[in-house]
Amino acid sequence: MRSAHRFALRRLLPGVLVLFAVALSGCGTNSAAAGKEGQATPSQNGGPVHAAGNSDGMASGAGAARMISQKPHPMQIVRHGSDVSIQMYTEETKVDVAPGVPFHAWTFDGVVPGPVILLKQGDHVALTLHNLDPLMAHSIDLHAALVAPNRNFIDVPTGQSRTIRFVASVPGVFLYHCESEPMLQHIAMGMYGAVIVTSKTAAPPQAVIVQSEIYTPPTYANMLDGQPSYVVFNGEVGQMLTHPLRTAVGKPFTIAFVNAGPNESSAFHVVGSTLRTVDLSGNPADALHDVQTVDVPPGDGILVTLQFSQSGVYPFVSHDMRQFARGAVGRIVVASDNGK
Ligand SMILES: [Cu+2]
Repeated sequence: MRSAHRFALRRLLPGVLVLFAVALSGCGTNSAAAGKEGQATPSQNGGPVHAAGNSDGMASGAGAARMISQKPHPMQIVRHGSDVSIQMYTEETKVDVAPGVPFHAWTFDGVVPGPVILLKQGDHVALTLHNLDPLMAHSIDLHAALVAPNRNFIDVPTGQSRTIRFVASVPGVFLYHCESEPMLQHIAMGMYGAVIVTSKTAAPPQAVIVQSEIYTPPTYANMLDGQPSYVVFNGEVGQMLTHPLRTAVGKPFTIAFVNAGPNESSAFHVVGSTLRTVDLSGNPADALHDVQTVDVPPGDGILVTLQFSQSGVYPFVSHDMRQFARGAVGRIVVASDNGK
């Protein structure tokens, strides 16, 4: 098991070091980024921020004895006024967690992180979870749902469906995750995402970043006592370097940031900028101003507003240097106000 871990890191490290160098020098991969939409902008369909990888191997470990890879089923959202109906699916799907490193994930809708759920304050939500995983029960705990956990965040047996109803009463940037035991394992295997509740007058954030840890081999012992092999933004090492966020000088740029953990706090920082405002838990009633680095514990989120005065490339990181070294870095490309 240990040898598999070392093998994965040996394969990864040269590429990661190059990506870090590119992020900090601010040159090199703009052309690569141009071919694919880099903005992790949520849509009303809650489009996933990272598609499942097409891989032919596995990360080994807990999932190795039962390798199934189910076809991703996209989340569906239907809105009638403030009544919102959501269909989500739990399944097991192979994804990439770093270039050339496949991972047998337990997922919402076949992607890691799961799709962004975008709501308005006051929405009446009916979320039906369909458990397509033939091997185990799953569930969903939405931090935006103020309901009794023992009546709502409960296991959905394999092949069955269950509906949770709640009112999105508090604006914020929230985590959702599988609540089935062992919860540590269900989260570490990939079962998390962002649910964003905007006040009636606010626009949705322009980008969504979910931080999480990947443990390889994905054994329970590693998740409980080990160090993560990777710490990733939106599910894969390096993908927010090759597909950067984009904005322009002088324009407010809003990012919803969620730390899924499952274990480590994030130290979110943008190189070359302060965080002009930080809404704790994404709630505008709890705003901080000109913060250099903000602590985001597992299970929490923030809404950050940035504004840049000079065009260029601005890396965003977890300023916990162990996490940075393990992949927690992306970048924002800021164009001049005339588009250059
Ligand atoms: Cu689960």
